[in-house]
Order: sequence, then structure tokens, then C-alpha cells
Amino acid sequence: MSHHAAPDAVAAEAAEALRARLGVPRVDLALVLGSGWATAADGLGEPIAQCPLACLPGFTAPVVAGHGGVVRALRLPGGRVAALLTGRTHLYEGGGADAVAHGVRTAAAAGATRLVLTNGCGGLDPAWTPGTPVLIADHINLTGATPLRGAAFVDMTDAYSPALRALARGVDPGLHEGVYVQFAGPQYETPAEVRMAGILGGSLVGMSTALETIAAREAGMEVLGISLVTNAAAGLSGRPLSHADVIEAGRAAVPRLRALLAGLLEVL
Ligand code: 8IG
Repeated sequence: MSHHAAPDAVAAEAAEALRARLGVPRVDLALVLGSGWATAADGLGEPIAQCPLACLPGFTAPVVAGHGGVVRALRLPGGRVAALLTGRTHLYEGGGADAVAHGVRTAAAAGATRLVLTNGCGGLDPAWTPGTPVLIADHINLTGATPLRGAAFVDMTDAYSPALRALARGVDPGLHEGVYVQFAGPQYETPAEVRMAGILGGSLVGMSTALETIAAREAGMEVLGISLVTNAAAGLSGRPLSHADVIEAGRAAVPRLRALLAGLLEVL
């Protein structure tokens, strides 16, 4: 982040700018849409307004094609407001864990008490073919980084809310659950690293979400994490990983993801 102010102060500024630019008094629910998810959210809900994330203090323009970089406000049943963030900042962009956590902290400062974090990731379970959404039950943070500073002993028990996972299964009863292992990236894992993740108890491998969840729990938000398995993790399919396959799996999953997101907007 280019700012040298305290992260929470920059997030408060960004939240004020977000409320002003989108013309909403407050945000109730925030969703971060990762690889494969943004298209699924197109046309959902009753749009109020949107603006580029780069217009808000502390955000930088996203680097990966297919990661949008826009925040859109939707009116929910009952008059509540959801903020959809398409695109996120990754640790591998080099801005540090504060840059990664800025979107989550901004949503919290704007009033959001519930956060849906989505991502595209690799799957370790062969039953999870590309295009399968999986609820995150827990995570393992292998990045060596944290968005917290000082003696911030944030409890990570039930970091991924059991109550919100139950609501998600109410929307899509076929959802399985997995343990998300965050690597720093940007290279994908070696097959040995994937085996290690499995031995450690992981079943999903990716480059986001865990650090955001830590920041969200510090901010007191309830978190629902959903991974879209866009590829078998390295070494499991007999083929190399390709970004093109990832994009294609995301495209194929759009109908199921759209139904899932539409249902979540009604129950969250
Ligand atoms: I999409 O297989 C996507 N993102 N670390 N490994 C990691 N990140 C990913 C993967 C994957 N697929």
C-alpha cells in the first residue's frame, strides 16, 4: 500500500469514500469474487452503483486478467446493502499483507459484519473435478505472512463460520467442505508441495483467502469461504497446470456458482 498511515485509518478513509461514491449509508454484507466468480455474479440482485476499486484510497489496480477491480453495491431484500468486490490484491503482488487485507478492512469499516470470500484454487480430492465449488471449513497459512501486528492474539477457532456454512448447504446441499492451504505463489505448487499439503490435512491449494480471513476475524466479521476448484492440484492429473484451463473451468461453472450466489444473497 502506498499509504504510510495505519491500515485501519486508510480503511476508514476508503470506507467513507466507498459510501460516498456508491451513495449508500452503510454496507451490511461484503463478497470478494475471485477467479471464476465475477462472471457468475453479473446480473445478480438490484444494482445501486459501482466504481473502480482504484478510485478508493489505498487500493491499487489489479494485475491478473480476469480479476476485475470494481466494487458494486446491490440492494438486498429488506433494504440491506451488499458490496461485491470483483478482484483482490494478492500477496505475490509485493504490497505486503496490509495491501492484501485492505479490501476486507474497508468492507468492515463500511459496516459489513458478514463476509463471503471466494477464490479459484487447485483441488486434492479427485472427486472434485474442475468446476466444483467447495466450502472452506478451515485453513493452513503457509505464506509466513500475517496482516496482524503486535500481540494481536486473534482466535481462529471456527474462523469459517459453521452457521454460515450451514446456510450455504441449505442453498446448495451438494457442497463438500475442505481445508484451504494458502501458499505465497505466484508459482503453482510442485507435486511434492501438493503431497505435503495433503499430509498436513489440506484439500485445497491457493494463493489468497487465508490472510483475508485473518484480517476479517480481527475485525470481528463472520466469514464464509468458498473455493471453486478450477484444476486438479499439480501432479494429480498427469497434465501441467494452465491458466487457460483455469479460465475455462470457471466459465463452465458459472450456472452453479450463479445459483449459489443468488441463494446466498437471500439468506445472508
Ligand atoms: I485458479 O492449483 C488456482 N489458483 N496455489 N494452486 C494454487 N493456486 C491456484 C491453483 C493451484 N489454481
